[in-house]
Amino acid sequence: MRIYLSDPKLIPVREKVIAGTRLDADDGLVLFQSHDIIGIGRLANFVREKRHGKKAFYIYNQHVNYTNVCINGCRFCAFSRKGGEGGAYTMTAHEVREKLISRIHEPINEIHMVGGIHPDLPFTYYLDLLKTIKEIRPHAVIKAFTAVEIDHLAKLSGLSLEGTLQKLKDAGLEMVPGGGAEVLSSRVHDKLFPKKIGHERWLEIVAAIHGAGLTSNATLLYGHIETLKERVDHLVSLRNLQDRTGGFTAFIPLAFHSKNTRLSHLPATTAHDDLKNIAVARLMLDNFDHIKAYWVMIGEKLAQVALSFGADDLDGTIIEEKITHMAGATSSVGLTRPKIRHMITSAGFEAVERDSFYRAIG
Ligand code: V47
Ligand code: SF4
Repeated sequence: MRIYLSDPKLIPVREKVIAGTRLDADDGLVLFQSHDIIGIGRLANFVREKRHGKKAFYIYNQHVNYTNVCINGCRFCAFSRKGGEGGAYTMTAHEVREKLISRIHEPINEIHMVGGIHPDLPFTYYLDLLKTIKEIRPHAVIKAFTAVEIDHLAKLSGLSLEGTLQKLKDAGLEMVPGGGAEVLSSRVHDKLFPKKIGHERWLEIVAAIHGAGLTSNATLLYGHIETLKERVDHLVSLRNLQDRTGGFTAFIPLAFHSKNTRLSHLPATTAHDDLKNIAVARLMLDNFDHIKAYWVMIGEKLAQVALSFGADDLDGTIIEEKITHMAGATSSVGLTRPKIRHMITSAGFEAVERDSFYRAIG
C-alpha cells in the first residue's frame, strides 16, 4: 500500500496509519501543522474506507431549540439572550408539540433538542418536554441536552447525577448530543466561556452519561483562539475517555462562526482548516466509529468533499437550524432527503439513511 504525500514530515505518520498503530499527540500536531491537505486527506480516507467502505450516513432529523435564554454568556455565542432581552424566547411544551405536529407527516427519526441554561425553569419543565416529544413521536429517538445542560438539570433536580439521568431516561431521553465541551482547555475556558462547566466536570458528566447506558457525541469548537496543541489535547482527552467507556458514537468538528458574537473581529475558518479538522479527527480518534461533516457549519459543498477526507456522516435534514445561523452561517437552514442523498451519491458514495444509533433504515 502506497499513499502519496508531498510533505515528508508526514512519512512517519503514514507508516503508523498503514500499520494501524495509534497516533500520539506529536503526530496530531505534525498533521495540524502540515499544509499537505491532499496527503492528510488520503491518510484519513484510507482509515475511513477500512471502516466504512463507500458508505456515507445521514439521518432524517429535526432540531428543536427550546430556549435561547442563558446565564452563561459565552463569548462565542450569537444564539443566547439574557432573560427579558429583545429576541429572548422560551417554548412551552405546547409550542414544542405544535412544532412537531407541523411536520408530523415527515419520516423524522430523531429529535435533536438543546437550549440555553435558563435561570428559572423547573426540572419538571424538561421532563415535560421529553414526555411531550415521546407522545407525539413515539418512534423517534430523543437526542437532547448537552453535558452542560445535564449538569444544570442535576442541580435543579436535587438528585445525584445518576438519579437525574435516570429521571431523564424514564421521560424519554435516549441519547446526548455533543456540544458544551468547546475546547477541553482551562486557558480557553477562562477566556471564552468562564461561566460554563470546565474540562474536568464535562468529562465527569459524560462518563456518568455513558455509565447510565446512554451514548453521546463529542465536538470541538475550532477556529477562534485555540492553539493547535489545544486541539490535539482535546482529541486525546476524548480518545482516553472513549477507551474507558466506549460511549461516544460520533465526533463533530464545529467551525466557529463569529458574526453577532463578541469575537466578531475573527475571520471565518478556511476550507483547508475545515477539511484538516475532519481528517485529523479521523486519524487521531481511532476508537470513534463516526466522524460527521456538519454541513450547517462548513456548507453543503465542502461537507460533500469532506466525505473523501475522513467523514462518513453528513448529519441530517435538521429542518430549522438556529445556533450557527444566528452567528452568520450561509448554509441552508434545512435540507431535504433527496438533496442529502444527491450530495452523497454525486461524490461517489453510497447513501445510507440511519437512525441515531447508525442502524440502516429502509
Ligand atoms: O455547544 C455555539 C457551538 C454547539 C457557535 O451531537 C457554535 O449530533 C460555531 O453541539 N459558531 C451546539 N459553533 C451544536 C452541537 C451539535 C450540532 C450538530 C450535531 C450535534 C450532535 C451536535 O454549537 C455548541 C457550541 O459548541 N456553537 N456558537 C458559533 N458562533
Ligand atoms: Fe449559553 Fe450554550 Fe450559548 Fe454558552 S453556547 S451562551 S451555554 S447557549
